[in-house]
Amino acid sequence: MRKFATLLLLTLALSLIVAACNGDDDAADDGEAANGDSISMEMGEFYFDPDEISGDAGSELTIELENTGDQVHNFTLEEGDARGDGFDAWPESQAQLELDAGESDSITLTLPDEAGEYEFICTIPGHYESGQWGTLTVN
Ligand SMILES: [Cu+2]
Repeated sequence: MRKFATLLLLTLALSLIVAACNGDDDAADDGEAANGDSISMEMGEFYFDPDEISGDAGSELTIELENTGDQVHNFTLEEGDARGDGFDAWPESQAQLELDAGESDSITLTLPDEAGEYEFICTIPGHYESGQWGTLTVN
């Protein structure tokens, strides 16, 4: 019984160490970026990963997108609060990158001067409704 308890403790300790190491990813990978940084993002059926990204007001942010799904998807910031979900209105004209299944490319955004929370979506019919959207927080 004692051996079992020791083994259990050891297993717990090991999994904590593994969890701690996973937290050490560089900033860009968890969706936070400073000026000129890039963020890697995957999209598929029907998600963006990460689905929460952030950057500084007025800075440039490059998003390296990979479509790992089986269908065409796009990353879109529509002018205004297109879905009326209470997000702040994207001030520029539409920013969009559409990729076929398996394709990769990047899009560089100039973030608004106003801090706020903006929504990015996939505009292909049914995809937003299936949960393919995320938030861009401008600090
Ligand atoms: Cu889509």
